Amino acid sequence: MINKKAFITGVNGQDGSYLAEYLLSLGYEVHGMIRRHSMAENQDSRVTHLTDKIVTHYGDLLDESSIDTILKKITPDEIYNIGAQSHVRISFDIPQFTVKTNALGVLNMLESYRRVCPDAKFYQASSSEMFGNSVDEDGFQRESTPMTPVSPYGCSKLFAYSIVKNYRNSYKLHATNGILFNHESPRRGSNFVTNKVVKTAVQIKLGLSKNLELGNMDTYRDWGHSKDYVKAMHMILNHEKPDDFVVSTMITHSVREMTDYVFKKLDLNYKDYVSENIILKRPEELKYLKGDSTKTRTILGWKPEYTFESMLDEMIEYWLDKFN
Ligand code: F7E
Repeated sequence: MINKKAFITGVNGQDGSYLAEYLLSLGYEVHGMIRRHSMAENQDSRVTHLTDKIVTHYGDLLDESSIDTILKKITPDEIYNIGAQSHVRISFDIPQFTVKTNALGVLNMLESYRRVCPDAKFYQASSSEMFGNSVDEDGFQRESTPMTPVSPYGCSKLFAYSIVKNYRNSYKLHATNGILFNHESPRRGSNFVTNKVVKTAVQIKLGLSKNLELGNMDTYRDWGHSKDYVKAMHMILNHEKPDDFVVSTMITHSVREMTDYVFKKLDLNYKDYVSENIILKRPEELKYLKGDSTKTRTILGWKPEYTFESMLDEMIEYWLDKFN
């Protein structure tokens, strides 16, 4: 068992909750930062089952003093900065909040980290959204692919990624970036496309809903499972040399293919229920993602256990259970 202390921002999110479970299973003492919401249930809804196992602290990436206080109190060995405004389309509605949280928030974390506990290791949740519409000639994005983001979210994440590298080199910190492609699970917010499709398809199957409106169905994403990806986070942070790693399945599917798979699994034809609504499209769209995670697989020995199909099957089962 590992006798270490980990601190996770965004512990109440999809990834934060799976990461907390994974680190607990390895023997870690796990601390998480949660933000205050007006609904009491919202502060820790994804980690209520861990109430007796983890320690939560109120704080905010935009409140530097709260980060300082928490880091001083815990003196963690490992810091996972996973908290963010993570919805790409919503980042067009609230660009300034997105940039403050995802870019300046990371700088706030780094400043506290460097002053309070510079011997800790730091993981930054970087994103394939940073690539924008850059694709290498062989159809993949990898660590060396130029980054040309096409959303306020992507731009904010590119700043964060860059400042992490800058702090690593300037202050000799063990600060790392995981460049994660899309990753889903039953815990994914249901305003992200996979869980929106699965949840609504199950509702249609059970007569609880009549139709599903989507935005652009002809974009491609490389979708993995969050449970596999949080293990990669731990490996990236614990690699002897602080570095940047792509985490992906190396397989891509369109939103249309994903929708077709989910409806077929429920013996339905998506064409009878799904329509495209321009309101759900983005002002600028990232059209195609397929990540080359060879570096991560070779150097860290990581590989995913879930497939695209087994991940969606698990999500379908979850919603069938929930509504039945
Ligand atoms: O969209 C299209 C949409 O919102 C996927 C975040 O975790 O992964 C995620 O960002 C695709 C896009 O994820 C709807 O236009 C069609 O092309 O599930 P999404 P995302 O934008 O790729 C990256 C790696 C992150 O880092 C982010 O934090 O699906 N799409 N119709 C739709 N998307 C949504 N949300 N809703 C629709 O109705």
